[in-house]
Amino acid sequence: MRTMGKQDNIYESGNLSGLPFAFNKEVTEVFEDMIDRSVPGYKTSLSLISLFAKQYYQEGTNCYDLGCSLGASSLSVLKSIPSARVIGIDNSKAMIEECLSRFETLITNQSLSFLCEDIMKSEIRNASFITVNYLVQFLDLAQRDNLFKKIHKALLPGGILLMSEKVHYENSYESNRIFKTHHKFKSVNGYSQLEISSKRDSLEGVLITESEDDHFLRGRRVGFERSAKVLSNLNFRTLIFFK
Ligand code: GEK
Repeated sequence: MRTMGKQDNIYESGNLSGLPFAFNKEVTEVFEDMIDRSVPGYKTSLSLISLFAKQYYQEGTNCYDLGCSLGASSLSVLKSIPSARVIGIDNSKAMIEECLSRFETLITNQSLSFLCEDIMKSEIRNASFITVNYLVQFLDLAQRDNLFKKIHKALLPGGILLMSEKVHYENSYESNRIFKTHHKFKSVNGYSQLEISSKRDSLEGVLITESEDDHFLRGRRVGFERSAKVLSNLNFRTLIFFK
């Protein structure tokens, strides 16, 4: 399998275009470096996907990777269950084109597929394992309950939703403190202050966080009987919802 592995220097000279952040070709080319240097615990979240898929995937059912980007979560499922039927969905044409090209062999030999669709319009069904790794934060707040309802409906009894997200705290002092630490994390990973502030500005209104409780409450509202936190790394969480 081919990977691009180009270093992210998109905001090296600031946000020159002044445009909001988008998952276009430029971002696709540096995506792995960007997410790894920006999201604390990203690699651990992928390991958890392998682990929980192994435990909860039911043979003959579907596994969905919603907001799949370059398919890292899909690949994590296949690492632990090579026979799983995995469907990755993303509405970025550049991301899906790259998935189709780099996973060509796996797509031909196994039941792996990628769809370029807005997840709010996708049909999802007969699922025992659904992973939503850092996607919900990019949806309009008004759409999020509908996505959760759709996921709950698509899951079979015994199935799970594993979701990772950036979160804020209800207390704004605590939120600012943790955001500052997150910026330090990025700085230690080689991003300059200009890169950090330009990226933050470009994400304004594009990435909208909620609190951990907001996510748990939504889960309950749509009918998930049990849920739990399985990973907490600075202001990032991985939560599991059981049907
Ligand atoms: C990973 N899960 O590597 N429909 C479909 N896709 C969408 C939508 C939508 N409405 N909105 C945003 N996306 C991946 C990382 S990245 C997270 C996921 C990040 C897609 C968007 O195109 C992008 O590829 C992905 O959600 C979010 O485990 O960059 O922080």
